[in-house]
Amino acid sequence: MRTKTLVKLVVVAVGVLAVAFAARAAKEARSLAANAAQRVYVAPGSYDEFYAFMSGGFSGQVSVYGLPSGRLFRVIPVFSANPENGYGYAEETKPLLMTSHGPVPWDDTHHPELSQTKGVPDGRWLFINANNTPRIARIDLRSFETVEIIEIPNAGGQHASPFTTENGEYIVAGTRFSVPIPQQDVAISSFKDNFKGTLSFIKVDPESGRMSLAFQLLMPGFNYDLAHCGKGPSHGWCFYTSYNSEQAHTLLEVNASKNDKDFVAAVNWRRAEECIAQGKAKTLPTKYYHNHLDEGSRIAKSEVIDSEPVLEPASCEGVVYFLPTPKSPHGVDVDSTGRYIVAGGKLSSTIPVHSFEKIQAAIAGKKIATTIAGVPVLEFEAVLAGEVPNACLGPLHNEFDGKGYAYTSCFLSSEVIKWQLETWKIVDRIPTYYSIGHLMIPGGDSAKPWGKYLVAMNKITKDRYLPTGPELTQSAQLIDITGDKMQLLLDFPTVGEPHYAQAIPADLLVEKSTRMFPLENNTHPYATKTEKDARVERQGKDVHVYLTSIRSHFKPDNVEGVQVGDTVFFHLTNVEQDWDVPHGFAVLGAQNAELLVMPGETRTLKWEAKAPGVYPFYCTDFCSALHQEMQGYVRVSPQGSSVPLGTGAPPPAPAAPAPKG
Ligand code: K7E
Ligand code: CUA
Repeated sequence: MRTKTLVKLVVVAVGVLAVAFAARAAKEARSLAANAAQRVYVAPGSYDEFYAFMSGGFSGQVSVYGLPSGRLFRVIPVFSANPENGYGYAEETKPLLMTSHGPVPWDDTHHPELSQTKGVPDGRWLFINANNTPRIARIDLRSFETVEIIEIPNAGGQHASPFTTENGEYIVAGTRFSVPIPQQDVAISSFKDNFKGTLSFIKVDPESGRMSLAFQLLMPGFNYDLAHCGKGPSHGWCFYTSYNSEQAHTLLEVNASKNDKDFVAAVNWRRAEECIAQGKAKTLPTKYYHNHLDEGSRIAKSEVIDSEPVLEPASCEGVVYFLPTPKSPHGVDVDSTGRYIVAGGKLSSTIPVHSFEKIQAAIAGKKIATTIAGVPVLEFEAVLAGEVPNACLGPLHNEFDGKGYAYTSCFLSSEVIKWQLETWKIVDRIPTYYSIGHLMIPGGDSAKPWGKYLVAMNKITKDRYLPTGPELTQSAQLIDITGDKMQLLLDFPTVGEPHYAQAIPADLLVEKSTRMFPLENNTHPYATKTEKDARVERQGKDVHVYLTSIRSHFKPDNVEGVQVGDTVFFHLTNVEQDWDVPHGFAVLGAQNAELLVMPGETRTLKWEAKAPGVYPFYCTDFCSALHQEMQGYVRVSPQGSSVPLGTGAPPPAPAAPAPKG
């Protein structure tokens, strides 16, 4: 279909649907309120049933919500520095944001992915991608903090990530924007000759969670958009959607919408492992950062890696096949049985479903339509399990309930549809408000979905919330999926733009939540474990203040002998050993942010002494009744001053009373 005709059709259809939806919405609103309120009500002092982890999109963070209440618990800083707790500002955390381009304090997060064991989320780690400067982060779900970030070389628009295999053998990633590999100065119009895509396989250590780039598959320069890996029978394979098989480099809106079908790339990673073991991979020089937070010192360290194995499909027969898929597909999702691979043909009104069994049969029977850059293209009819006809407009993403049903988000027609696997029949649809992107069912991309709820994540909320200037909040909608009919329960606003989210039963995380960091395990070289060790030391122009905090004072609380031109490092150790007692630290004129220091940890704030004077510092976190008293001063003297370095002279003794008479 021509793009213009399609756009007209879409406009008319959206209009018709809007009227129908408005009527349905009004009716729904009346009957809904009482019953829905009860089902999302979590009484004060009670816990939610699920944790939901939502990507923050262009906020670069992950936000943590409770379900069914929709209450926001925390924003976990990942790729964006966060002045709220000093992430990316404290010296210990700065290395986490290092890349081959220098420190990058922002990114665009899209897909949170819980680690899995036997295809089921196990509550150990949460992975999330950075789209812009390609990276993958790992969050430790005991402490809810980012503990590792690995940069992905030879990639642009790291969107198709980070999706896990059944046991975390790999986290996979794909590059949305093909680039010259290796990077070089070439004409953009030489796209077809010089630009390539990469599909990356990142190993995860099963004990520590540590990531390492195992290999990359060098692919034709399409846009690899999303991915999911197989499970059960399809374990050992991963699937990636692609668009722009036209390999256009300009006006993609039109030029990348010409082909009737693009492709899902089906990668056999066990085959890739064989080929690598046989020495069939090339080693490419490259440069990327791998940053990791050390558990004892809680200091992040960076290592720079300078080469990596790259495998070309032509040198490893059977490693990858293309499955023709209509039309500029976006999402690709594997159902809970691992038998079906469902694509979201965003410009198509049907939802194509590939069958893993048929893919295997087509490979065995050599049902190959053509070959592109060493990648065999299997015949469409030979791999298709079925299509959901007249599904909706703009199908994007799918989740599954484990009971034989799939749920698809439809961006253009703003709805969720529920349909049955194998009969491909639609059994229900519900409007969303408005323009849904991803949808999420707890465990909905795993082998054992917990089901119960579905969360729709919407791009536009015009007229749903109090206005907040030109930018309105984005939002999530909670939908009950326990009955035959989906039922809308709740709207709640989200932080940034939520693309994907994942949820896990609260029981799996609550017990193992970190309450403090034991002081005896603190190996930070500037830790001050007892107040008697608090002190000030000079090393040339650097002054190190070994500070402690405990309710409700700092030790030392006076620092003197700092001179103009010195750099002062405040190393604050929070010596509390109790839950929920962070102390903050801020000093006047600091050009970074506060520190928020958890019990038992040490964090460092760097501060430049610029002009003579006395500068206050204080605790920013209301920690006790005498929190306001938790303060101190740093005195800065001119260069060459004779004021001794130390914690300040004691107050002068009171003067003797003057003689009378
Ligand atoms: Cu559809 Cu980035 Cu997964 Cu947004 S993506 S919606
Ligand atoms: Cu410590 Cu307020």
